Amino acid sequence: PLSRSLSMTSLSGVLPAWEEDELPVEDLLLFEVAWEVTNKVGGIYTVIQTKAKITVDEWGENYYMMGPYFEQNFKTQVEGCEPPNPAIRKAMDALIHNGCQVHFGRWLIEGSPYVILFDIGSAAWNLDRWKGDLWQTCSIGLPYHDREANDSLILGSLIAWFFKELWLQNCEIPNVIGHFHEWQAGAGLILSRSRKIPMATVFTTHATLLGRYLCAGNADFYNNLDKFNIDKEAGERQIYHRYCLERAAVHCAHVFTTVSQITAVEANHMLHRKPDVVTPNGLNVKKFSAMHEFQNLHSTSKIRIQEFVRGHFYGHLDFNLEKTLFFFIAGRYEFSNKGADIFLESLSRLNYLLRVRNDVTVVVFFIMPAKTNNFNVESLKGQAVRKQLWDTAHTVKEKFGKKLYDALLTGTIPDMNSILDRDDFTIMKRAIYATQRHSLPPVTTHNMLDDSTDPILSNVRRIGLFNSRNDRVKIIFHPEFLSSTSPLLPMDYEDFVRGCNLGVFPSYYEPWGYTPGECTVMGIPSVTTNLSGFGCFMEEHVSDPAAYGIYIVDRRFRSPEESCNQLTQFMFSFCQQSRRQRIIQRNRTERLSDLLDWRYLGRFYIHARHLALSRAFPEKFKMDPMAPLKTEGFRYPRPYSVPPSPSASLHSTPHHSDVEDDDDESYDEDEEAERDRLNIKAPFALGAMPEGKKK
Ligand code: G6P
Ligand code: 1S3
Repeated sequence: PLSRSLSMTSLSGVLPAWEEDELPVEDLLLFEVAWEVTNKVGGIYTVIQTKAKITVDEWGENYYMMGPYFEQNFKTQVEGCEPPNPAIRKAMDALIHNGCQVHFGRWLIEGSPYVILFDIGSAAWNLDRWKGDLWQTCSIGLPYHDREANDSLILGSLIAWFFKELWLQNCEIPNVIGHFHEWQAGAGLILSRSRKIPMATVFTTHATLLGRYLCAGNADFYNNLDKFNIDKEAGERQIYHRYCLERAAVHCAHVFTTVSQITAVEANHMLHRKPDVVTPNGLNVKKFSAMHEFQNLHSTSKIRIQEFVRGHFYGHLDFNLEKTLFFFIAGRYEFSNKGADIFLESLSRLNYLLRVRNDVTVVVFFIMPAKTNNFNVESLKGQAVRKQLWDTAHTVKEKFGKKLYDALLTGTIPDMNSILDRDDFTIMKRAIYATQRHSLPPVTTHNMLDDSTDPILSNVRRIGLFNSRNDRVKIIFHPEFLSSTSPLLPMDYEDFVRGCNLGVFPSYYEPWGYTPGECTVMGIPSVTTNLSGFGCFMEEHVSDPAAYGIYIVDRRFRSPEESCNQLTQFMFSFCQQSRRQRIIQRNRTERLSDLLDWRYLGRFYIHARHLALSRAFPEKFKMDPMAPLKTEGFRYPRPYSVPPSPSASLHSTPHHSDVEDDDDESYDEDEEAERDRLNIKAPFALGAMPEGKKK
């Protein structure tokens, strides 16, 4: 049998091992269907792409992904090849002989999974007939103008047709599992089930259609979950037909899953089915062989961000970069859903607190794409001025070095007062004069098309955070995703995240939210909320998330004003940490990576598939339907040796120092990690207070 070992290991020794009856994967075929297979639109792409490796490890040649064919995506991401399984070839040929294009290949990502991609355009001539079939089957009518819904029906019809052909050729074995993601893949599931094709089906929703629409419309969503008239709400938003596809898929599936507990609650109300399994989103975590490698990477990336900041704030660099922290928010530009509203409000409060009580400066980056017409002149000039200063310093240094060298060769120490001549002083003065500016460093890096109505800029104007000298919180809005080829900030997203100190994602609507998870695996602390799937997951599985650098803002049970104060407090206490405390905290954050690794989280997918098989083929696959997942109830232990809050940790380490430059990160982190792993309390002499006495 193919190996299942990866998914069953206990990664760090802290996480629970897990055993489930092995599936005879050699007698099964697994198909995973999503609109985002080889087609990057949003977060589902990340799920599918990062999960591929562990699924291929488990299923080998018996795993196939399915999605829409787009020529450009195929050319750039897929290596075309022949299907290894003759039954698949025959099923594809049946469609091809009827005039529909189907492509096969290996997706060039880690794990190189097989993909079967269906050309929507080549089959579009069947649309009217397939709309009729859908209406006959389940009375769902699709309007002609909704291209996305029509395309999803074409994809679904092709996929159901493919499954039927596959079944006709292999009446006996193997058994098939179809795992469908999100409403765009739903039609394939509905049609396969209505045609009574013998297969086990799983449907995963990554957000509900209505949830997303209602939250974006500023509804008090979570307090009114049971009060919405969902049919009416869907109708008013002209998404009733999509909503019907989504709901039908949910109810047709043998097993229904969502990506988080919070979305499970939402789905129960919006779609009227309680998910059978929560399948949290993982990442393909890469471990460095040297434990502190990620700390070094933080340092190198931070230096690059500092360089950018030197240019951006030229002429106003009256803050100490050694005492400057970099915060950021990033993602799709959904102002209130992503929590940019309460973030800005909290920043204005943080600015006040830092002005009266601290000497730290915080530079905050907003990385959210908006409509622009390129970089603005002031931002580009900043980088040019910085470069010129660098070149000047370099030229003078070269001359100085040569004179010093010549003098030493003749056995003399040169006169330091005359080693630089008048010309040297002139070019240095000219360079300094060029750094004078009469305007404040810009808030945006680009020319915004909707400058006057843009929500971030409007709120920056309201709270008055204009990067003036007195402000301890500076704002840089970069309304474009980052790229290593940018002339302004030439870094890709991963390097940028590594160089920051804190990611802030105070979302209101976030079924999972990959951004804080990505921070975590890079060892960067982050702020999340108890309305995001990630935040709920951490709350459930980590005893003291803040100690590990995961700050969870309560947006569910508190008023916006209270949430705002809590976020301000989190950021303010973060600013009060010494460098050493930040280093220790980053080590702890990084230790949570195992929890987010697909090698651990993949087990929930395995469980869902197993459950689906037991429901579709109860004679052949047995499973106790009431058996809980063996990982339920597990919590990552609290780190014992160093209390998380800066005030409490003042006397918590043997050679603690508040000196900002204290870089001695070798101290006792390894020991601390080992103690945490073994869940041993540190000896009292090491500074850890007994439970209950900690602040
Ligand atoms: C890493 C590096 C240290 C550096 C530190 C900066 O830990 O290994 O050499 O001093 O990052 O940390 P900070 O929290 O100030 O960005
Ligand atoms: C959805 O994508 P989104 O950013 O539109 O699915 C993602 C993957 O499950 C999830 O992380 C995100 O919260 C959802 O919103």
